[in-house]
Amino acid sequence: MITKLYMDFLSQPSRAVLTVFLLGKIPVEIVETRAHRDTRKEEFLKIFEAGTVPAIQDDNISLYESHAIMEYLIDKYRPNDKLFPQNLIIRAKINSYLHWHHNNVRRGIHGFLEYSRFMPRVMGYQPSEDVVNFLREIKVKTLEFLDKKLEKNEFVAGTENMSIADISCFCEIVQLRFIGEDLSIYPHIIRWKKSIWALPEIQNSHQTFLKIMKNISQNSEILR
Ligand SMILES: N[C@@H](CCC(=O)N[C@@H](CS)C(=O)NCC(=O)O)C(=O)O
Repeated sequence: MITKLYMDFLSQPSRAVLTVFLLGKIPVEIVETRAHRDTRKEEFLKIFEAGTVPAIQDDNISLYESHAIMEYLIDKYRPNDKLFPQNLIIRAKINSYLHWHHNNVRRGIHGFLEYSRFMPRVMGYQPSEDVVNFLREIKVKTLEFLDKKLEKNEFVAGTENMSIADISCFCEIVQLRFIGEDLSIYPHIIRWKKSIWALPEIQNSHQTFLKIMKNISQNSEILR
């Protein structure tokens, strides 16, 4: 059975998983699944009880959570690939980043965008200023942390090669361009971001997303 990837092109972790399929040349069947809509349908929840994308289904397993999926794909189809090699120390560094990611990059960037833009401008709900400020603070601390880390290291997990940590991080950081975030005060993030964006597989996994965002930003105030 060809592995099915349930994904939404607007979802950062979905694009991260798609990138791993592309980099690893792993055959994939994409099942477009709208977050917050298709993910709440009974037939989806029957397979993936967490109700989130990305999620995969293959002969052996039905799996959600992007980091677990990326690790599974590499271990199964590309064992010892530099993206997530077998070496215990390198894996530990990558996992350390991936755990940190949820409460910092994900909360500070996705969380901030969701509460400061999406909720008030799309859902018509105005979250409290305290919550937005709290998330903004996490965003700033996260960017400062990453810039320092990237000053000393080429990649976000402190590995010698690009890993799934960089892919996961990039897919969140790229969202900032749509709110005009000035990254020029983070020169190391800029250098790293350019090096990840240079990969054709990253550009490929972001194509549909960029088209959608271009239309949205031309037609509405959502992102300004
Ligand atoms: N930690 C999860 C996050 C997954 C997630 O939040 N997915 C969102 C889309 S970006 C989703 O499917 N939300 C649907 C919902 O919460 O109903 C991962 O890395 O896969």
